[in-house]
Amino acid sequence: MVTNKTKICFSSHMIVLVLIFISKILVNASENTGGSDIPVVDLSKSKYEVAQNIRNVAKDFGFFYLINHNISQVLLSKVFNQSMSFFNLSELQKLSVKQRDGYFGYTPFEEEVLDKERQYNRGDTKEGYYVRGPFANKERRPLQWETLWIDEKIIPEFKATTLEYYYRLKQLSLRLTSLIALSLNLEENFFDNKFQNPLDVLRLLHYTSEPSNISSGIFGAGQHTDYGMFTILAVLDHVSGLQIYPPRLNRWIDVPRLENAFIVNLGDQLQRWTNDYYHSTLHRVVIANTSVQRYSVAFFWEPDFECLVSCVPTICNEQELPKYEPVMHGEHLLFKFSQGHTQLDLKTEL
Ligand SMILES: O=C(O)CCC(=O)C(=O)O
Repeated sequence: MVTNKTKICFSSHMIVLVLIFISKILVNASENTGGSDIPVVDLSKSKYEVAQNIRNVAKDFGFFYLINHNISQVLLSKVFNQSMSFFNLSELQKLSVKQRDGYFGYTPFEEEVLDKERQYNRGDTKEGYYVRGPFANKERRPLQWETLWIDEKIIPEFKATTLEYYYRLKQLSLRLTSLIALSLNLEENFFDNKFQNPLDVLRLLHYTSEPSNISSGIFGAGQHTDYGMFTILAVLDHVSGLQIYPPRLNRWIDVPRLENAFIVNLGDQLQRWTNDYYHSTLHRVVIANTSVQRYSVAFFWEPDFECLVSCVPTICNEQELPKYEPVMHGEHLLFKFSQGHTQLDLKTEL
């Protein structure tokens, strides 16, 4: 027989269970999303846990925060200080290292147009500076460009600081690459032979405070996907702007800065390697009305020029056929690069 006492006991038990359930959801939400909609990957966990974590987030989001990455905040603030010193130089000084065919360097305000369809009369309201270290392979190959460095007398330690950061991010990218291989049930070294002379590059970015206007086609950065395997982004301060369009949500969402975390997004070639299983997610920068300007640093992790990208064996088989023809990474990169940077004449690179 069910007495009133048992009923009370049962319902209070239910309430406790519901409360535990809700608190678990809340804890998980803050653990997994860094307080925003974007998931977190924690590099301090075991490599198998990290790999599983990457697998879970790569499909639905293609974007995640990376924490416990071991890149010091001191180095990061030095890089941002150098970046601000550079972008504060006069236009004439910056133009002295302007990027041209065969050399990485400064890209002026509005030089890049990432989304020709929507940005019909204005380029990105940002300026940039591409940096990379010397190539291990000295023979002149396509896109093996040296960097035009600003004189050390103008900004002391600019080259040393940005290169130190560049090399640290290369190491981090190699680690992330083997974790991605594990996440796909591949040998950890599966991608090693595809990154013998990688075309990776670092880019300092500075957005002006001009507010974006979506209907007039004015964007900090027009919508695009990234071209290589993945990108590691650092953002200074809490100047919002980055928005992504995850396949699962079908709407634009903000990616706010998370303290001590990088923002990682997967690129076109990883989507191709995984037959669309992992996602290269559309993103853009929309500058709100703000008195503080946005500075970011993006590290683009790109395979070798000759690397033929085709579906990996743990995904494609007799049941699942490749959706794409194999593509040579350098050709894909040149095509995308020439679309965005129309002032360059990249025909000589082929
Ligand atoms: O600056 C940002 O937040 C994003 C940069 C970006 O999307 C890119 O350079 O591909």
